[in-house]
Amino acid sequence: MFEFVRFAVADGVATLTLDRPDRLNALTRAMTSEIIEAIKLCARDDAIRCLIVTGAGRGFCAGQDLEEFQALAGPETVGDHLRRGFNQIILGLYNIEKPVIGQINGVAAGAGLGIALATDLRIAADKARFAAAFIGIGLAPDSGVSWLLPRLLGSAKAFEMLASGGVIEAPDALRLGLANQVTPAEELEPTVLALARRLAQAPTRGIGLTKRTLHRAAGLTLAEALDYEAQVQDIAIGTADHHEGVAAFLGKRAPHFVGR
Ligand code: T3D
Repeated sequence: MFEFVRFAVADGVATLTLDRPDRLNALTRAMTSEIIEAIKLCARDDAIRCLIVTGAGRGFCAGQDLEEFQALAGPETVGDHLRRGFNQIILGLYNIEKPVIGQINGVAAGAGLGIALATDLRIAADKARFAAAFIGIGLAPDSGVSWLLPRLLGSAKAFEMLASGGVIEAPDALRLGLANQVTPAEELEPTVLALARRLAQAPTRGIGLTKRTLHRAAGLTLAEALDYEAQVQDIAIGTADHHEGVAAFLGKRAPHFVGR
């Protein structure tokens, strides 16, 4: 079904693997379209309750494929290229109301950094690296990095990373809050899979509404956020998983959440 990504679903967990390892999974137009399509598939399918995004080989994603970018000619501006492509990936991952884990197996650079930052939890291999990369080719940040990075690092650290083009190694990424967890490379996949399976058994609607509330609260006053929380709780209270959670607690048994 796809040529430049692999997409597999098992036990409620979808794994999207960027698959151009000889180019550190740099993004071509065709690959970008496939990633967008795979994210849409995840959003549509209620049986998918967690998404893992990772890269094949030794890289996570090296951003825009610079060879293809050089060769591209036509009426489309760079802005249009971003709007049609990377922006849809970032919004798709950020807005999908299911947990998304970034399994950061290697370098995440440029738009690849944007993809990593748009996931909800980043579990990184000890050899992973995070690089803004844009300034190295004279560009300003795109792919959501200007918005996502300062929210994680604070504006001074984000500027330092963007303006210097420096690379952040996994241990520093953990210390700075870019990564949630760092594991030895050989333990990355089983660690992420175990976490994803747990998340796929969790109240998916509740997690989706949690994402929605956190995203919305970022632009609100406290009073507005309180009101928005009240609106969202009116939705959460009607879910099957809320009823199951309360019944299981009162019945002193383990809950069985169905994601609705
Ligand atoms: O409209 C638009 O699209 C503009 C928007 C752009 C958004 C962006 O993403 S801008 C940033 C683009 N990305 C970069 O500038 C990163 C370029 N790559 C690197 O700086 C380095 O490759 C890395 C720091 C990511 C990793 O370094 P290293 O030493 O581990 O690997 P390497 O040897 O440099 O790369 C391995 C191969 O992948 C190599 O090919 P080769 O020599 O084995 O045939 C290299 O050319 C290729 N590769 C790496 N990144 C890209 C790439 N090929 C095409 N495009 C790449 N981005």
